[in-house]
Amino acid sequence: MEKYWNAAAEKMSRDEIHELQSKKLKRTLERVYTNVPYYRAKMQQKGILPGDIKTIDDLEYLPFTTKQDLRETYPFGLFAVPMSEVVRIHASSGTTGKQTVVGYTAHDIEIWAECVARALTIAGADNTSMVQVSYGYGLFTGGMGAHYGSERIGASTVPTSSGNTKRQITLLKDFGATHLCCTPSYAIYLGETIRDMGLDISEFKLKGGLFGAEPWTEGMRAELERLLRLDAHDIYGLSEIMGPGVAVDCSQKSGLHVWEDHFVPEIIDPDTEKVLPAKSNGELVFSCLSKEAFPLIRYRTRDVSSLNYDECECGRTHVRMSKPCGRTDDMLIIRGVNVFPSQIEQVLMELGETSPHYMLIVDRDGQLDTLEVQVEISDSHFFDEVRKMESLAAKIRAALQSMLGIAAKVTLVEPKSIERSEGKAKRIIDKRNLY
Ligand code: DLL
Repeated sequence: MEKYWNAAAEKMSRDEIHELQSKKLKRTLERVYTNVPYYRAKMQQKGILPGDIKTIDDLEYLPFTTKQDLRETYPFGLFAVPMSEVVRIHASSGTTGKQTVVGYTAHDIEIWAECVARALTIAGADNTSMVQVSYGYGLFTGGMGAHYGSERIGASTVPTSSGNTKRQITLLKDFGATHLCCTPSYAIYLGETIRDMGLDISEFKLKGGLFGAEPWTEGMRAELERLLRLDAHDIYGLSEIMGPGVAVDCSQKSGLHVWEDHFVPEIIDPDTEKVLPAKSNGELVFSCLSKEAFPLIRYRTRDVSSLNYDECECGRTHVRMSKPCGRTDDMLIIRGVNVFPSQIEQVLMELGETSPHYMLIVDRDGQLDTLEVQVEISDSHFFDEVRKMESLAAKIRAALQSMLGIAAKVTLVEPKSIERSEGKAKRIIDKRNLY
């Protein structure tokens, strides 16, 4: 039987969602127009007043917000409440430029906890569960976001934060945590370390977990579920919009429900900025409906996904976004072919003869881009026979060529030679200095 944290909200009809979103969008627009000079100026430039927006269908007339807007208003220029109402600040480092700073009122934190509570309930947690939160605590939203959701459902919450892997494992085992929250790459690393420590996973009490903060494939999910013997759910979010819990996949595991009573997703063509029809792949854009301190309107996430409004077997009515396959700014263009690291991961996981640890090294030889895929062979396939190694490398090369249409150099490396991450995995080294 499907369990819901808030059935009334999670199963409201599409008409109810439409009405609620329209009402909340108008309220949010009034708020930002009155309180945020930057937004007022942007709307005036487009000749739009908050009153011009009658329903959620008018969303497309509003201007987009981008990372650049956040940089220009650094640190607090887009806050829509006085600092006296802000109870929390988070920031995300990003790879380039200034930190992105986000703020929350007490009510914003309540909504955040509610969204994560819905996700944890999907993962099978309740007030009898113990949740170990191994996302980093601090300016990163992962740790505290999961933490407040876990306390909201009344679970016993263990805030280990990330790092110190052996201690994490000792605590997981000794306390008997039933649920784990961390990045999927760190979950795999935990699983491998449990095995290397000579511990038997059947002595652990893990049942479910919420994994996200980075793209991961279905193959990776299968590996993680096998290593940790739990039911793994995908949780999506970004600091600018809230943090973890904007969307989560349900028992069907065929897309992540976006909590549409609080956020409106759209998919646009990143070049023309036009809204695309359901099920088309494009850039995900979010507008906040409930946020008080930092309500972004039409924020361009750079994440690539699609939206599916078909009914879901789980009974939830909220739209499903497809598993994000990557970011437009992580997309590699190799000799004119667009490639996401997750596509390479999919090829590797489907072959099933390597570990899920890989690194992509992109370089340039004269005018020609080169791609090297370094991948660890798994412990069970560890062989020193050169011939076998060569034939496996050739198999991977052929699969990459036929599935993605790119020629790559494949280098098999020893188990454990690719650096492990305790948070988001780093999978690309781009030596081309294109930027
Ligand atoms: O990563 C929030 C989060 C924490 C989500 C814990 C889930 C779990 P940021 O550091 O701002 O926030 O990074 C946001 O990470 O735009 C995506 O590119 C990526 N991302 C997050 N979740 C997923 C996911 C947090 N489930 C950026 N699948 C986003 C794929 C994800 N990518």
